[in-house]
Amino acid sequence: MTLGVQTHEAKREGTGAIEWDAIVIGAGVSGLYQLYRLRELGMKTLVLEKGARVGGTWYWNRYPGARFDSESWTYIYSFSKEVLDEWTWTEHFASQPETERYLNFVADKFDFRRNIEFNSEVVAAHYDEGSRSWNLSLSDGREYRTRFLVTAIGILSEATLPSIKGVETFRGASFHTARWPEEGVDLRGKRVAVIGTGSTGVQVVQEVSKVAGQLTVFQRTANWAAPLHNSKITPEEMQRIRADYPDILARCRETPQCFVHAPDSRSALEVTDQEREAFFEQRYSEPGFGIWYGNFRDILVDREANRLISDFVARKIRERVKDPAIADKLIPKDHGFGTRRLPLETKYFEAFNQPNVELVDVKETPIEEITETGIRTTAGEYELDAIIYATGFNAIIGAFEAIDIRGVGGKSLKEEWSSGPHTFLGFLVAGFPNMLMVMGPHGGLGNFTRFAEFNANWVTELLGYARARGVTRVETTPEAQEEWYHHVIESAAGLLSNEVDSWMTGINKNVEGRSVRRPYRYGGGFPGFKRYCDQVVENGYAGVVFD
Ligand code: N01
Repeated sequence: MTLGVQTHEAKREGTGAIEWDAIVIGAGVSGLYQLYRLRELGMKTLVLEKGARVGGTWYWNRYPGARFDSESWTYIYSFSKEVLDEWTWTEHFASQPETERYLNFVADKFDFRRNIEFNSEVVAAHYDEGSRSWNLSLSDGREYRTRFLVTAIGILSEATLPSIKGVETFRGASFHTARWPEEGVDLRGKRVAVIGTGSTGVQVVQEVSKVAGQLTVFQRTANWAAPLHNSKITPEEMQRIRADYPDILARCRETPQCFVHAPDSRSALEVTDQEREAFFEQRYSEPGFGIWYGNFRDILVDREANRLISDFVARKIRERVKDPAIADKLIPKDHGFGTRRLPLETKYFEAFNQPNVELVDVKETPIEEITETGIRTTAGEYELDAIIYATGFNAIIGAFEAIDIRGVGGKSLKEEWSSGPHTFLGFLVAGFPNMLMVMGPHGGLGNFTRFAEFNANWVTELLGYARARGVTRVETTPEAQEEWYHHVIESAAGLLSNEVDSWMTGINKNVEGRSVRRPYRYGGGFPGFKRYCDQVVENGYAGVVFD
């Protein structure tokens, strides 16, 4: 199987008139809101979307079990009171179909589709200094010209298949989770393999284990996971949530990751053993990311505090998995709790108690080859009807690398970032004028919608400022970019997550060049990120040159 990755060339210098004030790439959560704001600004805006409909992540990731693990009522657009009043969430952690419906509801309400061209894959974007514009080429040969280019291409949108021999040869059904067929796949009674046990793999395993005849889970790295505790939202509860939206949103703005969960001010080391155990128990029994982001303040920075929570969760896994040998394989040994993105689960561990579910530790018995009929490890061959690749993404910069982006003098963004990204606040790149990124590398990251709204607002205000002054060229300076880079590196210091391989530290063993650990996001939290961004604006966009 392939994900259809191709290379394309674009014309560096455009010929026609500049048709658009702004082109936004992507009609997902951030692209839709960016469109709303640019329209408001009176800019002639076009959105180019690779998919057939709106939704981005929530359009592509329709695998069994896909759902939020942020509270639905915090992963909302806050810009429209009407949307807040009219939309009803049915679950505290909504499933993919519900979230996709939500994004379509918003798109209907604001008639977004009249500004969007679907099935439009941008393959190249070249800056032309003469006309101060960007020339875009699409995979079907279409070309566009725009003054400003705004990327809203997501952080987890470039799906990656494993670099295992024979991926192309399997004759059964095989799917990457982020390219799941719209018509669905009937896995009832089938012999199914899942490769990958990140947040996606965990969600797939717990769902597919209910229907597959035999499910074999190929795990390379055991991941910590904690219960989601999802539940339905009653009409009365939804009414209360609506009334509380201002408080909920205000709380999200105050927490580092923009969730409702804020760290406890105590150290895990300053309380008694009983107090600590009771607190861990409480967090483990509550819905959402409280166990991760609402825990003692030092579990993600202090080795001993981290060991204590890791031991607690390991005990829980042992209690939940009947076979001690399987439990042992499911307990991570190479990283501490919460130092990679925490999957939230619903009876994931119990799935391994079922007779139709088998765990294969591919560190013990590596996969040698995917054959025409199954998967062969060093221990033997697994005959299969279907293989599910829950193998993740070329995260954060992958979607940029997939487009041939060239700035001043034909400089390639991919080459520019070959030793890791450098940006100004995740919004701008020196040498790439008039290109703005929503959720770009080294920007803040957490509850996606909360951060995306902030990002799109910042981009809009900058473009509004430029427009009001008749500016046709906006660029950051190398100095401002380096200052931000150093701030990103400083704010990442001490985080245990930086000592661990994960997409958050830029590692993807299936992609060449993604083997050096680096901070790929700003680790200083939303309040700090907002403060820095606000200061830039207060100082007359210090670090940005308008011409
Ligand atoms: O991807 P991942 P994901 N052989 O990179 C394994 C968000 N998300 O799609 O750890 C064998 O985390 C790889 O193994 P290893 C969320 O932010 C949100 O699961 O590299 N295994 C790993 O187990 C999340 O963090 C929701 O050793 C191979 C897995 O594949 C992000 O998306 C739900 C392999 C990849 O895990 C990405 O999650 C789901 C190989 N060759 C996801 N190659 C929500 O609820 C890779 N693996 C909102």
